[in-house]
Amino acid sequence: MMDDISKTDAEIFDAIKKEGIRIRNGVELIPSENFVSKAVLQAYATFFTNKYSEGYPGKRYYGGNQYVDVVENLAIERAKKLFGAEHVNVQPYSGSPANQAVFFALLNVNDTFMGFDLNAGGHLTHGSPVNFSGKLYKCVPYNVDKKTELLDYDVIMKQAKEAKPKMILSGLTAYPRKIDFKAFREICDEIGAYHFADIAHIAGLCATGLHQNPVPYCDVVTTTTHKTLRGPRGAMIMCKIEDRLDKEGKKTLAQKIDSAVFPGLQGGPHDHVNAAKAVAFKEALQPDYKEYCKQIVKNAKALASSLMNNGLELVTNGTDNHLMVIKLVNKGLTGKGKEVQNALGEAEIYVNKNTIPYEPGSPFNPSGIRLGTPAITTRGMKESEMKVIGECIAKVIDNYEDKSVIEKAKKDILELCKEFPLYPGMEILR
Ligand code: DSN
Repeated sequence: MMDDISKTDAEIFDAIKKEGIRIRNGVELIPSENFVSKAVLQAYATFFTNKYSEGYPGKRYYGGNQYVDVVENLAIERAKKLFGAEHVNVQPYSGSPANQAVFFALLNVNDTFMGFDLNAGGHLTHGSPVNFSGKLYKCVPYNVDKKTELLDYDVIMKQAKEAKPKMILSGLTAYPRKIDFKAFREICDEIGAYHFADIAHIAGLCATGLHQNPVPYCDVVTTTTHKTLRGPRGAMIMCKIEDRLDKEGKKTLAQKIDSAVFPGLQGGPHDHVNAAKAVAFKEALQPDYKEYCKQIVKNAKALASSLMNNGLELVTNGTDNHLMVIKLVNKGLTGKGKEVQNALGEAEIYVNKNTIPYEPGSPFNPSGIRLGTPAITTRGMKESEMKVIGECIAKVIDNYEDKSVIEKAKKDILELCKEFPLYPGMEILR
């Protein structure tokens, strides 16, 4: 092996070390982040990073892929088992390219589709006007009800009958409640549309029965692998083999998806990442992963209660999944999401500013704070820690410009984190 990074690149080594200390000392509440196991990290940092393997197992454009095929086939088989999927493609580099490949496979440019409004909890790739999905295709966005802040499936059905989209995209990045994928499928069936779900955030909950699994109700499902699924940065696409809306077509749905990923969009897969995905999927098939997911939801409910008990208002007044969104409006902090995020960051509480439904501010100066429990649950924290974290967050929000309050919260968080060592024994953190 080459020289140790501590000797060859002091600057990068220093940044890695400091990042390790940051994540150890603080509470990571960004709901799309998690901490992978050492086994996943080990699989990621291997010589598979060197390989080119354009194509699919058994059909590659390069030689020397016998072990890459082992890895990719294991990742595929484990993912199929986790979600009960008929066909899986594990090659997408991340969530956005995975979604892009689905658009390429199912739609033609300028086709109409429906996606979840970004402010209310969708994603850039669900039809935002600044993203390829909103630029190349005609997006008719659906939204939550203004009063309840919940999805109203009767309203979406009515909208779908008028818009006649070729595809409806369900899924979330900031919606704190369960999604009824079956209801979306009924809407799709009514109008003859494809149903595509993006479960990047809730994949772990879907795989373990803590959220309805969309796979039976969808033509295509995408997920990233690094959020609740607790794998490396990356994504995958699951789909039915047959294309129920294109029975006369030359390609099956599975073939359309595979060719949209490669050669349609990507080149060589990231084989080191796929090795780490396979390890994470194996971990997610173990019984303790289900216990972990149960605790994510319990912790989210406990954190939501603590925040509300301390005077904060949440979108939809709570959560059913792993995330929640604090509404700053009633605290007189409309458009102050950035300032609050930064104040919490100073206290080593890591969250992200977020829009709220019918946002009165702007995407860069929004009126919400999004937070979730996957990462702190991985660390072993439970309901009693959620109570403390909720109290600290509320104090900082109420006094976001008061350095002494922030300093006190930081001390409390540091004390709490000491009891939950992250990556214990890891050499670089010594
Ligand atoms: N927007 C990211 C998130 O939910 O944090 C995913 O792309």
